[in-house]
Amino acid sequence: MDNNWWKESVVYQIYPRSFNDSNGDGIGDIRGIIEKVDYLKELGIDVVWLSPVYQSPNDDNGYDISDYKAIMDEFGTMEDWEELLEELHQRKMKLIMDLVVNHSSDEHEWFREARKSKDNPYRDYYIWRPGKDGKEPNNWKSSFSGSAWEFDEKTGEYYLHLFSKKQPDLNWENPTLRKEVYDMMKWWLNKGIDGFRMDVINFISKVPGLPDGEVKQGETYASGSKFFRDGPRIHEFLQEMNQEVLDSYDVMTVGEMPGVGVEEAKKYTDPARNELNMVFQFEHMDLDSGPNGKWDLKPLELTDLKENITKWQTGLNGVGWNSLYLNNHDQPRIVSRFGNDTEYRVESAKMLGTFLHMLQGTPYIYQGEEIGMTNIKFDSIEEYRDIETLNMYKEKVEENGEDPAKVMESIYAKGRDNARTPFQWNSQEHGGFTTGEPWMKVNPNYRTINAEQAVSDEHSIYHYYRELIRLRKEHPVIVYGDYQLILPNDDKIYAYMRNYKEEKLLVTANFSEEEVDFHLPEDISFTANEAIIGNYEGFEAGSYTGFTLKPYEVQVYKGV
Ligand code: TEU
Ligand code: CA
Repeated sequence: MDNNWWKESVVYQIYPRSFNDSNGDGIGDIRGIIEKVDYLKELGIDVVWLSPVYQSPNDDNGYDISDYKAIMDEFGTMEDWEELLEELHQRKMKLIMDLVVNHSSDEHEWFREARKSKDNPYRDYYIWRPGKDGKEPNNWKSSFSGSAWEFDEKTGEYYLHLFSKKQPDLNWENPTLRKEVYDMMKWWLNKGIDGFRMDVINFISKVPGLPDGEVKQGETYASGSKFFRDGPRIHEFLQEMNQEVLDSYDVMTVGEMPGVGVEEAKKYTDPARNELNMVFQFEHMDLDSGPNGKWDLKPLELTDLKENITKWQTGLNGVGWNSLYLNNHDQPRIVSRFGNDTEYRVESAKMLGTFLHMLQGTPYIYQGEEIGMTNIKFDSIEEYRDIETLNMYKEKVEENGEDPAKVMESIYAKGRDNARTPFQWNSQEHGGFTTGEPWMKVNPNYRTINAEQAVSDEHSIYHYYRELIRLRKEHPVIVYGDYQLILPNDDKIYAYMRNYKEEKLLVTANFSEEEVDFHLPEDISFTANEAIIGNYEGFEAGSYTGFTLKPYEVQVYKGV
């Protein structure tokens, strides 16, 4: 087996709670996914990344695991999961699972034991510290608002939780804990899975002493990220994970790494270092955030996107490998964010998909992206479900007295629930997601935006994505070509070349709703002899030195 299969694959992420409900309880489940494996095959994807389906109290919708070797009751049984794996493998699709081992749930057996006493054998599976001057051990904030420490009455100490208080951080300094993780990974790999997506895996090594961060003006807590991001032993731990587990399997690994930079990513993805195949970086997803983080809205500057993507494309070229994504369960829908989800929804969704899929790296499609699902605006905060959003609203509005309308604007733009409204299968009630009451409201535009409509319409985003996926199989330049940005300063057109052996690709994408003229720079020699793909009808190859791009138009040519 060529162990670079993951370079030539397209991955589809399923957020099971919102994908398809088979038993009418309003919650997506594994049997609901089994019902849709032919839909996935038809789309042409090679790998499914399944967000967590393990036993969980769902404080963070499964990213708080209480039993790593059991399936969440609401999602079904282990037999259902084994049937899903079989159905995917039968169709030559692979399955990678979500590995969430920076933290567990506070309802995990390990934590229930650990909090019983200071000398409990499981105590050091977690990170406990006494308070300091009657306060938390340090001033770090949680990603989900408030302190990153929770006081535990029984033993009079605090435990660390970089996320919710029901997600205590695991102590990776403890070799016994690491062995527990490795044994669990082997258990899943021996069931036949094809790899892992690793949740905030660059957070698992913390700087000894857990030093205080710098508290910003007007804030109570500090970001501790420089003391837990890409920490002192992270590469050692990942190399140990390979030696102890991954080296024995032909698998794919992708590490989710908030805050990782390209220099560090070179180390994580350099095959010679035997750590990970690729990482999810976040820099392009922070370009529309102001200095105070994601809720501090700032318009995207296309030149910032060009600069960032170019840094990653050229930085990892020939060294490591890029993941390519614009959507996932934590990000707002890209057609609403960087595109235009009203007048030019179809054109801009196709343009954004083409921009991404013609880059060097492994593309990830998030459920609903292929049919152009959009962001949501619920009338009241009560209709939102995401702990990150709810805790932020409580802190900003109820504790700090900020304007609720302004906070809601931030939630409309950046809330994670934008990506978590139930998948829209058809125009029936609840978009065909459930016959019951959905756990979260379905976007009311399901009547016109749904898979059934998309599959029946040859000009849909869905059929366009099928073509994008097919093209990757047909043209090695798309997978292996290097990347060269052109027109770096143009603030409407994103144009780049790909070069591989004698073949060249020219990608020209208009990120604006104006009509713009593209001119091939004099120093670029290119003759288009094949029109590869475009999102408006009637463009064809020619020895162009320039052409006009309609609003959100993308054109891709192959040539020499
Ligand atoms: O996300 C890590 C993470 O940092 C995200 O919380 C992201 O920064 C934020 O959502 C941006 O809005 C992973 C999972 O993908 C996420 O769903 C979990 O909530 C988190 O880890 C904790 O497991
Ligand atoms: Ca269900």
